[in-house]
Amino acid sequence: MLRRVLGGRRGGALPPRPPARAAADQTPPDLARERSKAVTSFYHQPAIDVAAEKPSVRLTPTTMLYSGRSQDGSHILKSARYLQQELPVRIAHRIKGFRSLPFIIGCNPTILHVHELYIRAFQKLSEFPPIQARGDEARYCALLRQLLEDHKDVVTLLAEGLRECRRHIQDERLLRPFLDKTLTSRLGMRMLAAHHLALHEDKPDFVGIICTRLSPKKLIEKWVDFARRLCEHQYGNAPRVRINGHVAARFPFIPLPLDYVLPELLKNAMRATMESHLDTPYNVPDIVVTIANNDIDLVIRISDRGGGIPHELLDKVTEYHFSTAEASAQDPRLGGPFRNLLDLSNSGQAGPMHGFGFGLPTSRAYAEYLGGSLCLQSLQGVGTDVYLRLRHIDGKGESFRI
Ligand code: W6P
Repeated sequence: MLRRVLGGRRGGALPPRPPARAAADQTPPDLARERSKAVTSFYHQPAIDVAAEKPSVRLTPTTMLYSGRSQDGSHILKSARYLQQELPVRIAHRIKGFRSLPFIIGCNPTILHVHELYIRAFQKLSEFPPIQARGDEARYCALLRQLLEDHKDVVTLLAEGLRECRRHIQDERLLRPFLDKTLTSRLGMRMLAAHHLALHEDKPDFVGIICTRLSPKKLIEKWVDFARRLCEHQYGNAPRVRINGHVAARFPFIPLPLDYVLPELLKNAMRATMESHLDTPYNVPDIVVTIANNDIDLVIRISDRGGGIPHELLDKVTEYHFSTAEASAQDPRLGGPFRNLLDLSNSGQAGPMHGFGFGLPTSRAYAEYLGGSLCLQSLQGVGTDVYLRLRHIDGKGESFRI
């Protein structure tokens, strides 16, 4: 299906949609009609321009924690009204980001599809009537659930879309800010939405998405099991993982970002280990995870003995899609085990054991958004240490905002 951009700066027909979307268009006629009705223009959207002028109001986790409980349930209505005010503003800012993309990228059908998802989300959230009674709030929750579901593949879609047109863009500095901002803003919105939905649940040790006594060791173990299963499936074996340091620590924390970052880092460490021991896959060195908890932050170090990252690639592994950049694909130095690490072109969270596509840069952007950092130290010839730092939500000093 071709769509016209009405009243846009960039008039003319849009490129055909990718096959995946074509299949999705084979929906009942009224649903299809509703869809094509929703987005009449990508560029003429006065309501979006107005919302994009408003500043975003970010919350500290402490605010989310202490406004998360009330006897009469009034906190739920308050939370819903905050979201109703806030989400359209954040989405409008992101739509501006899509509009400012280089023309050749903004026209990519997959990128346009994501742009359109954001416009639709803006419309659905904006046309929702003021939340007054319980019934309104329940309907608002249904909308939030639907949007979380509709947008669940956005990271993968952005990765795919950019892979399709990245060769047209030489300057990394143009895309990195867009991706960092789009992905961290998405994480923030998903955390806020998930928090609101979870306020309805009565899960022990949780207020919304905040765990009041998180054990980093338990969480790490959960993702170690997950990554080892993938690794065993792929390579027939997986390195063992030893956890040391503050293994008994428990404190208030939001596990959600770790649920993205930990599997990424563990998969990379396991993959490097297996690829550098292809001659002895039944006998591979352990991965060591060290937990350090202190007043300011939680530090997780993941040490593998997978041979390390060559000097000349160290800066590149945290670039979005550096593995698909033409120069590196032709780099003769990337022979041997490292070659395989770069080869797999899959990206986003979707692929099992994927290459350096989006996982590392996204993890680093998430850590920085949450007031932390992600640093790689390579012991060339031996292995890699990854340092993940995440600030405490109730720590000394400035907390971050979501
Ligand atoms: C490597 C490359 C890498 C990236 C991220 C995490 C761990 C590792 N190990 O060799």
